[in-house]
Amino acid sequence: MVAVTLFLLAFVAGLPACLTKSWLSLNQRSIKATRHFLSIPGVDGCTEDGDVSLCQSLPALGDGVCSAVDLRRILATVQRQGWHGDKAQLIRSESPLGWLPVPALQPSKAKRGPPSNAWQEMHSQGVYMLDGFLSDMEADAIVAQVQTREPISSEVVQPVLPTCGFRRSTSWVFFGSQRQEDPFPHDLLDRMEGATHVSTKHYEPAQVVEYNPGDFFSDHYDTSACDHIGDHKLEELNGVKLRESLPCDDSTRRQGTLIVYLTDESSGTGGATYFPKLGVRVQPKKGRALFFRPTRPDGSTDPYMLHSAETLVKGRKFLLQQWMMHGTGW
Ligand SMILES: O=C(O)CCC(=O)C(=O)O
Repeated sequence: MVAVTLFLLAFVAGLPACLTKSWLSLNQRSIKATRHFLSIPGVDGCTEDGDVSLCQSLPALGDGVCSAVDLRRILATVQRQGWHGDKAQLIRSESPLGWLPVPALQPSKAKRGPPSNAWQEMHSQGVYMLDGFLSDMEADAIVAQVQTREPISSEVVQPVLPTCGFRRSTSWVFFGSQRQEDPFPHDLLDRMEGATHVSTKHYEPAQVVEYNPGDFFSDHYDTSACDHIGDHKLEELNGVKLRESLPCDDSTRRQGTLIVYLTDESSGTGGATYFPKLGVRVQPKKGRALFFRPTRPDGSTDPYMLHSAETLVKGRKFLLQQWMMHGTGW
């Protein structure tokens, strides 16, 4: 009898650990199946595993992951009546563990500099801006036409990150030669290659991203295609994508991020791209390009490139984004 009782106690005590272990080791498809065991009381759309919460379609914050304790604190502020602050800034200050483990800030080694003299240096650590990459007419055409299509992606951050990363926005993804067809200028890829000096063979699919008031994207590095497009993302995109999976190795780490703003935001209405470690804030301006290198030539994360999309206060913000991997193969 005593032996049976001890066995039962041991079994029950071991159960949460089993669930946790399998949750962590399973792929995204299986996570869906286990989610309901672990929901966070009082927080709709979130599930909890130990200290990590995965949230999908949380009204205040969108999709993301967080420490459960930090998440509750952040939600308490965001949901407070009359609070209209910047969610990216709040998440930054309320998640003390920061975002991802990255190498400590180093005294700057030799930087690679802007791709050409056409770029304005926003910071010597490697943030560059170029106005007029697209004309107003070209930017307007993209915004007008993209809205007639169904968005095919609203990104979900990988649930393996232990600290807070949230995003609320809408995306459309454009593969291969789609970027040379309506609504894009037919020479878009040539222009991107000419401006950044990164060959198109390294390019991931491009995205158009829309932010409405309240939308934002908290601090992140753009380090790897796998940060943004996990396995389940690829499953979702299977209908329009030729390959089944991406190796999450050095080849998919990103050597470049090119953002082209498609709308204007006058200061004071939020929606800027902000680099918190550099104190650099780039305001969206129609046709303006922003370029930086999320990782160094050896593929290691450049910690200075941490950036966020500050909460949009009013109006609408659209941008076109082209990520560039170290490897090839999309
Ligand atoms: O919207 C922005 O200003 C930045 C977007 C961004 O960082 C991203 O989509 O990775």
